[in-house]
Amino acid sequence: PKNPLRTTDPGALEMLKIAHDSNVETVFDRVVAQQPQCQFGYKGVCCRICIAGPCRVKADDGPASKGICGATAYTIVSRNLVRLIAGGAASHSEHARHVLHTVHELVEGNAPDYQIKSPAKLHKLAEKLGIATLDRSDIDILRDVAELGYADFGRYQERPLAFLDSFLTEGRRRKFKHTNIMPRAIDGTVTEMLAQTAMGVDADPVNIIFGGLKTSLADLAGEYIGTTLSDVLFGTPEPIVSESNLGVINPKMVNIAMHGHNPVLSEMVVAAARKMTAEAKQVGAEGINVVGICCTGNELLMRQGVYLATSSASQEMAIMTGALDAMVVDIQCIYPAVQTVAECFHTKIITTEAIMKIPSAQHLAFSAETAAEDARKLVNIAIEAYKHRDPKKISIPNERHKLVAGFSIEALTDIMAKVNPDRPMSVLTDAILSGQLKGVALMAGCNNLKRPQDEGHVTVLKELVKNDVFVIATGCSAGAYAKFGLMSPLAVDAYAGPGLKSFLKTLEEANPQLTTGLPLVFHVGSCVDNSRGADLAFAMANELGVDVPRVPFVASAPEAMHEKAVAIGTWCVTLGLPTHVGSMPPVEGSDLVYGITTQIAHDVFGGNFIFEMDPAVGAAKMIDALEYRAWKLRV
Ligand code: BF8
Ligand code: SF4
Repeated sequence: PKNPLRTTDPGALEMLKIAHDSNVETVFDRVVAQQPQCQFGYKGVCCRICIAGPCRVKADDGPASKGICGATAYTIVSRNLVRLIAGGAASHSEHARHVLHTVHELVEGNAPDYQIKSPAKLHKLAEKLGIATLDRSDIDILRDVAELGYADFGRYQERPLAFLDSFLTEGRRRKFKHTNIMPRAIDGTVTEMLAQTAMGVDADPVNIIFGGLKTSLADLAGEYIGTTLSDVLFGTPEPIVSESNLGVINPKMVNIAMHGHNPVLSEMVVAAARKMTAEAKQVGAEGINVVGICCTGNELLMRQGVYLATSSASQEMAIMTGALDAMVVDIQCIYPAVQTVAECFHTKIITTEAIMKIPSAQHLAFSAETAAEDARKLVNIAIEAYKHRDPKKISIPNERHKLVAGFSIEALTDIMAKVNPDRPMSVLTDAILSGQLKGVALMAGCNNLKRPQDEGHVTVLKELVKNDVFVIATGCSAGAYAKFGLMSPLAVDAYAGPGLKSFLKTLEEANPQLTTGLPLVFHVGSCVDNSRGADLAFAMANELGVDVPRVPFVASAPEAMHEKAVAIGTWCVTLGLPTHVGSMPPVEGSDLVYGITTQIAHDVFGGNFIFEMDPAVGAAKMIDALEYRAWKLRV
C-alpha cells in the first residue's frame, strides 16, 4: 500500500514519488501496513510486564476486566505510561552521561581533541552549582562540575539532584519537596520506576503517576546536564544563518549526514571534514558537505551553521537522493530501515556507539580518546563511497530555505539586554503584560505518522504567531520550521501578528550588530535543549515574581512519538505548564489516568496535558491558556 499523503514536507514529497517509482519501501509504506493498529495497545490496556501475559482489559466488569494478576485498567495504563517516561529519562541521561564522560576524560587529560569552548558557560554553571570559581583554573572548576554530575547519576544520600536543584525556581523546589517527587539521582530514579511497576508491586495509579513525575524530573536533570556541558565543550549557541531541507545535499560534494543526537561525535566529524577538502578533491569532489538530520543536526546547526537536511520521518529520503555518501549515526530516532534503503544506493551507514548497532551496517567504535582520528576515518569512508555513486540514481529536490538559528537563552537575553540592560527578561514579560505579546510557546517533539508529517507543527505555529505568541522550538518541531522556510526573517511579514511583528522590530532596532533579521520562530536547539525552554520559563517566573504556573508559557508537541517526548511533556506539566500533545498517548483506557493527566495535575502542579488531535483547535486551547494567565497577572 502506498500513501504519499503522509507527509507535507515538500522535499520529502518529491523524494516519495521516486521511492514509489523505484519501489523502495519507506516509513510511509510501513505505517500504512500497520493499520489498523491494536486498540488494546493504543489505549494502554495491554500489559506485558510479566510473562503470564500478555493480558488485555477486554470487558468493563468481571474477570476479563483485569489482568491475570488482577491488575485493573488504571493500574495497567498508569504502569505503561510511566515506563514510557522511564525510557525517555534513560535515553536523555544516556546522552548526558556520554557528554559527562567526555568532560571527565578531558579533565583527566585523556581527550586531547576536546576543549572548553565556553569558559563563560562553565563559570556560570559552576556558580549555580555552588562550586568555587575564584582563582581557579577552568580545568579545576570543570573537574568539580564533572564530579557533581557523576554524583547526580548515582547518589544514594537523601539530597536533591544538584543540577536540577540549581536551576529550579524557589516555588518549584518547594512544590517538589512537598509532593515528594524531587529525585536524588538519575539512575536510581529510573531503576526505582522499573521496580515500582514490576509485576505485583505498585497497583495504585496515583502513586504510580507520582513516581512517573519524579522520573520526568530526573529526565529534565539529564537534559540540563546534556545541554549545559555541551555548551561548555562546544560553545553556547549564538545567532547563525544557515539553510534547510534536502536541497542542501550537494551533488558536487562528498555528502555526509550526521544523524542522531550527540554533539560529542558530530562536532568532531565536522571539524575533521573541514580539514579534508584536499582528500575529497582527490576523488573528484569539490569538497565535503556535512549535513544534519534530527537532533544532532540541530546541535550542529546551532553551533556551526551546518545545514539541516531533514527531520525524523523523512530520514530515509536523504538516502533516496542518491548523493548521500555516508550516514553516520550515534543513538536515538535512527530507523533501522536506513540500512535497507542504503543497500539500494552506494550510501554507507556507520554506527558508532556500543549500544547502537544495525545488522549489515558498518560499525566504528567512536571514543573520546581517539576522537579526531575516529572522525577522520568516518570522513574517509564517505570519501571512498563517493567513488561508487551511480549518477543515474541522483535526484535531489530543489528545496532549500534560509533560516536563522542559534538562540540559546544566553543569546536571547543578550538581545533583550540591548533594550533593557538591567532587566533583560522584563523586555519579554513587559510585552506580555502590555498585551503586545500573548505569551511564550515552546514547540517540541517529533514526527508521528499517525498524522501527515509536519502538518501539526506548521498548523500550530501559524496559529500561534498570527495571535502574537512568541515561539521557541526544539527537535523535529524546529526541524519542520527550518525545512518549510518558517525559521526565517522573511516569514515574519507573512505570518506574524502585529504585536509579534512590532516586538521583533524593537529587538532588531536595538541590535544593529546582528547581521540578520530575527526569525518568526526561535530555534533553541535539540530535544535535550528543551531544558533551555525550562530555563526561559524559570527566568520569566523570577522576573515576574511568581512561580511557573502563573507564567504565560505553554508547551506543545503536535506530533509526539518518542518516549523522550513523553518524559518532556510530563516535566512540562510538573513545572506548571499547559502542555498540548497532538498524538494520543496510551491513556484512554483509563478515565482515571486520563483525568489525572488532564485535570488533577493542574490542581496539584498548575500544569496539565491538553490532548487535542486537531492542531488548529490545539493552538486555540494554548492561546486560551496564555490569555488566561496574562489576564490573571494583570488583575
Ligand atoms: O530527540 S524530536 S523524533 S530526533 S525524540 Fe527524535 Fe523526537 Fe525528533 Fe531528537 Ni527528540
Ligand atoms: Fe498480566 Fe498482571 Fe502479568 Fe500484567 S503483570 S502481564 S496484568 S499477570
